[in-house]
Amino acid sequence: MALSLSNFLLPLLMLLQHGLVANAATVTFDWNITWVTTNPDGMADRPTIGINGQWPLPALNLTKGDRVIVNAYNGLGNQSTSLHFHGMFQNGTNEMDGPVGVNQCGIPPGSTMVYNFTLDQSGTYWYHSHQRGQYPDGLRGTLVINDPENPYAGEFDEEVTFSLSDWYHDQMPGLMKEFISYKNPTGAEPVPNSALMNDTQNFTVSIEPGKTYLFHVINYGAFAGQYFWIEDHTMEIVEVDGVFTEKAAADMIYLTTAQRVSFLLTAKNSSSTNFAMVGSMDTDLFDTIPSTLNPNVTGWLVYDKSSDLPTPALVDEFDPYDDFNLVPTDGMELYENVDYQVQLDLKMDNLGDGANYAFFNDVSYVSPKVPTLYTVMTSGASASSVGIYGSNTNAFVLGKDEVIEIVLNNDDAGKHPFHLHGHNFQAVVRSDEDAGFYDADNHTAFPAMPMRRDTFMVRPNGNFVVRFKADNPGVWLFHCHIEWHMDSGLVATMIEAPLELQKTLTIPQNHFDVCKAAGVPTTGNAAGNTEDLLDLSGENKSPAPLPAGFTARGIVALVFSCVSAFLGMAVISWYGAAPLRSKTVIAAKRRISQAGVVVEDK
Ligand SMILES: *[C@@H]1O[C@H](CO)[C@@H](O)[C@H](O)[C@H]1NC(C)=O
Ligand SMILES: *[C@@H]1O[C@H](CO)[C@@H](O)[C@H](O)[C@H]1NC(C)=O
Ligand SMILES: *[C@@H]1O[C@H](CO)[C@@H](O)[C@H](O)[C@H]1NC(C)=O
Ligand SMILES: *[C@@H]1O[C@H](CO)[C@@H](O)[C@H](O)[C@H]1NC(C)=O
Ligand SMILES: *[C@@H]1O[C@H](CO)[C@@H](O)[C@H](O)[C@H]1NC(C)=O
Ligand SMILES: *[C@@H]1O[C@H](CO)[C@@H](O)[C@H](O)[C@H]1NC(C)=O
Ligand SMILES: *[C@@H]1O[C@H](CO)[C@@H](O)[C@H](O)[C@H]1NC(C)=O
Ligand SMILES: *[C@@H]1O[C@H](CO)[C@@H](O)[C@H](O)[C@H]1NC(C)=O
Ligand SMILES: *[C@@H]1O[C@H](CO)[C@@H](O)[C@H](O)[C@H]1NC(C)=O
Ligand SMILES: *[C@@H]1O[C@H](CO)[C@@H](O)[C@H](O)[C@H]1NC(C)=O
Ligand SMILES: [Cu+2]
Repeated sequence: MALSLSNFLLPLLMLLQHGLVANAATVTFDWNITWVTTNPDGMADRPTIGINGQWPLPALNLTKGDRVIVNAYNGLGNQSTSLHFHGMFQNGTNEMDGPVGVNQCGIPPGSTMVYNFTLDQSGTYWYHSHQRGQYPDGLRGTLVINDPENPYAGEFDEEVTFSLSDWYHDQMPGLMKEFISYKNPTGAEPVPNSALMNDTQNFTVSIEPGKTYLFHVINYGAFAGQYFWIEDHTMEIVEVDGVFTEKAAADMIYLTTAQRVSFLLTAKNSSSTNFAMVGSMDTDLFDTIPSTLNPNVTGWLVYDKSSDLPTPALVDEFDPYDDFNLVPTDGMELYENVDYQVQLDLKMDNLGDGANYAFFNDVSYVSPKVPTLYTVMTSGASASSVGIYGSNTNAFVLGKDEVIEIVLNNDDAGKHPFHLHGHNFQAVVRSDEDAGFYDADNHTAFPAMPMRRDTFMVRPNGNFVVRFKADNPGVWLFHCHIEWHMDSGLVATMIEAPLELQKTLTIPQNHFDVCKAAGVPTTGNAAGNTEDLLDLSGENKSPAPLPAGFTARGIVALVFSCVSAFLGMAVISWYGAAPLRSKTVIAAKRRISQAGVVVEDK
């Protein structure tokens, strides 16, 4: 009796331990999200967000058609959380998309949110927290969805999945405070401490001669794009961001944060040597390059365990394959006729608190009081009025089945990888660096069958144009996937077919329970007003703009003066004597007091 009971219990316990109970096509994960201590680059122990006491996080390898249920318990104790399955269209399940303040409330410590959706796509994805600034602290993992009918099924023997990422030794809440601060008026982003390959360094992949492999590579870093290459091997790209493409041979690829690629790799027929593969962070993104930083991470294809792991050769020039040239295997043609154009002009600038923010069309995103999806669901016919969604959410209401064109003009000297939730999009134009704003009368020819993906980079001071069909009713974010920029406001909200959504969507009770535990309202407009939906009084707003005449130079002076405020006030008179306009100086004084630093009046 006892024996048969343990025979029954042991496998069950083992299943529970792995947090996974497979049941026909429903895959259930019981995840306890807690702090663990890790040291993936061998340089510093740090608290990291793990699942069921483990980190790296579970590598999900599922099958198209599966229903996924994740019971996400927040065991962090001191932070809210959420999960977003990046690249999933969540068609019919918009409430499962994950962004806090948009599709759900943050899951407070001690609460559980049930994510329940089906996998209707295949290819390479990932999952991560969509709570402000959180995923770089560890809450991100890979997700591969197999499709027995994928166009390359049968062309490979084995699959290999791994991540690339950047890594910080300090935790995000503190870094974020330093980043969005009057002490950092130029908006210099914190520079990562190292690069990781599959959340480690010195990563190895065993290779058998003669076999063909399907590699899935995911950049789930916070900030840095990475160049990636494998010495003496060609990568045949066959999929990006879940879109299968005609084969494209590449010696080097570039993955921005959040982008994914699959490629076929044909092993040598025989080899007694091993080969380095290198991820190299794009240091163009960094304002400063600390002398101690190694931007590279090396792994190896191991043909022969007894042979050395060679040091990679230095590369003189980064010349990655241009993803704009890819062609989807499904042959989907260009959407020729645009119904609605969304123009987003990107800039970085300072607001009245002296900190640097990111803007679309002069608006820096701030989360509304009521998650936007709940505003849609509780506003009746007013859901079509963009005015109810708040003045800081960059909201756009899209009509059902309209062809939407997003024109992104980058008035900033940095590269930015933009991600659209709920869709992938056709990449119609991507200008060179310094091309300025998009000119509809003067652009490169549109591809007949454009590349599609869900994350696409705009070049410094350049532009891009993407198109998609609004055939997925829901509230979908469009944002820069550099976590620093997302949190300093580089976000827009696409409210797609809201009246249709009201008819087809039911929000599960679990969502309301989570909001109640979090103390977040679930009815009314962006400000939580339920009477007059156009009355936004009390809404969340970004800091006020700088007073007119306040110059960037003034901000630098402000920083000096803040330092001096601590040291005993001498610099105000110093910069008063410097050739700055007096208006600037006065503004700077006021800013100092607003920033909470006591200033003695001279
Ligand atoms: C989650 O993990 C923590 C730390 O191991 C443990 O104290 C807690 O009881 C767990 N909670 C649940 C619901 O599993
Ligand atoms: C990787 O290998 C190098 C060289 O042997 C070593 O210095 C480094 O500590 C290793 N890194 C990790 C994270 O194990
Ligand atoms: C939350 O708790 C973790 C683990 O104890 C700690 O390292 C971290 O600094 C805390 N974070 C915040 C924001 O309090
Ligand atoms: C998941 O969603 C399906 C379809 O709505 C529903 O039938 C099922 O009960 C849900 N499962 C859980 C655990 O919520
Ligand atoms: C994922 O699972 C499939 C079987 O469904 C297997 O063939 C494949 O090798 C697995 N992929 C990885 C990366 O483990
Ligand atoms: C990468 O890491 C994940 C998570 O630890 C692991 O499951 C997977 O096997 C690793 N990939 C390879 C190719 O070793
Ligand atoms: C390996 O050998 C096969 C059969 O001789 C040949 O067709 C193939 O081209 C060789 N592959 C490589 C990478 O040399
Ligand atoms: C990283 O790799 C690049 C390309 O090979 C090389 O130029 C650079 O010197 C390397 N940096 C370090 C610190 O090894
Ligand atoms: C068209 O654009 C190209 C590339 O940006 C530029 O060199 C050229 O001057 C433009 N032509 C006109 C007529 O504006
Ligand atoms: C969502 O589902 C509808 C109905 O099946 C379909 O017409 C539409 O193309 C789908 N949209 C996306 C983005 O998957
Ligand atoms: Cu950005």
